[in-house]
Amino acid sequence: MTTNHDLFQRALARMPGGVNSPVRAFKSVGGEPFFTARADGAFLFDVEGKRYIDYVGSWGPMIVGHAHHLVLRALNEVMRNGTSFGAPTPREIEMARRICGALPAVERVRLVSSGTEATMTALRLARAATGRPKIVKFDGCYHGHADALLVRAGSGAMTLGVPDSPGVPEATASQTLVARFNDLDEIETRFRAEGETIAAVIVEPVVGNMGLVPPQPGYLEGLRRITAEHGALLIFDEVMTGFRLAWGGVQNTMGIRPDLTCLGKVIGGGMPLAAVGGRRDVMELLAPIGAVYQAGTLSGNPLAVAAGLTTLDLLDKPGTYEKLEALGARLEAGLSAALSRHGRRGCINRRGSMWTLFLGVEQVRNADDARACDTAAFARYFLAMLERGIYLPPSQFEAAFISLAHTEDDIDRTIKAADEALGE
Ligand code: KE4
Repeated sequence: MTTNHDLFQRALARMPGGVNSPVRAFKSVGGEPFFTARADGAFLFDVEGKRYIDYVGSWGPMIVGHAHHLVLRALNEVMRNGTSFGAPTPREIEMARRICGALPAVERVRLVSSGTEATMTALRLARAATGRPKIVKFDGCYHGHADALLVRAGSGAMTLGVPDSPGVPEATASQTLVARFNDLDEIETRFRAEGETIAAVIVEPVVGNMGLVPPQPGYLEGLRRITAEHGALLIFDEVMTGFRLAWGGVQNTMGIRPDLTCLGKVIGGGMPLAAVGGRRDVMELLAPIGAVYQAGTLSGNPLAVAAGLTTLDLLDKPGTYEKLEALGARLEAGLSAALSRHGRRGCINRRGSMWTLFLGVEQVRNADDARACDTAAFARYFLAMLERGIYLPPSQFEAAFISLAHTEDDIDRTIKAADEALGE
């Protein structure tokens, strides 16, 4: 039998770190990643036949569960007509219509293939629209791996201790100002000092990439007010939260209209699809109408759009977000009880189906709090959960995801495993 270990050795021989994205390596938790053979609903199966309840969900997209029969059927049907044309297709209009219909702040949208492209394009548009060079991002937020955004970055960059990546020119990094999430006074001061040079503030409205960290009441409203006062754009990076925490995104539940919005993950239903959208006047700066250049050979790929549209159809039904909330609440209650039963210091941050169990701290409101966590304890907890067939993101600084395919029974088995793992 091919083992996970054999495959990892072979992968290491040809691929840096044996993986195609650093977050997949188990570098901060120890051990070796397993190799996935297939997935179904809430489960992953590795090449050795072991089954895991999956809380990674391909890092967010798999909100309706893996290999959903309707998504597979749509892919099958569309595939028969070809896989890529580099010419417009009718379904792209339908995707644009769905996105604009769901998000009042999005008047025009461009489809791209990754979240990285969406945020990179949003920055270029913001700079072009304002004629200003600087952007503000938050310590611990991750917006993909474009140069300007790999400054105090969360997710894998935070996990591996490389928040400021080598290879990013100083001239680029110096145009990125870093602020502390959930601290409105700091932003106010920053804008008072150099507001006329700031093109945009980019933020994950509910942060997933330092672990799950929600905004304090009034914080996002404050960002909206301050950016508007100073003529800077507000960019919501809803790559993770879009159609995940609510139909549309966090901006809908908060009633906030950012100037630009980035989407990804769920809108592609597990295929490479992302989007940048927003105010018509800003979006129409894009070529071919305007002079801001952005392009993509596979942008709006027919298979990706078909998987995404089917996923959105499955979400656009009464009760879906309520079901995700109920499963999330059940898990949160069980994990909290397990923490207290074993007298473990820790806290659970959760919004709907996104959550993180932080160990060693009482609360996490920003990246400094997250960095104060006991990452060694997290590693032990992660490995103990994996042994019990529960697959969590292999880092303290990531959000875990529940899907519509998870059942109360899966949640209860997860709580039982956590109770054992935290008691070890
Ligand atoms: P991609 O380029 O990976 O499609 O999206 C970048 C991105 C942008 N914005 C937010 C808020 C994101 O969460 C992401 C990607 N998230 C990571 C996990 N935290 C994806 C997993 C990976 O890097 O392999």
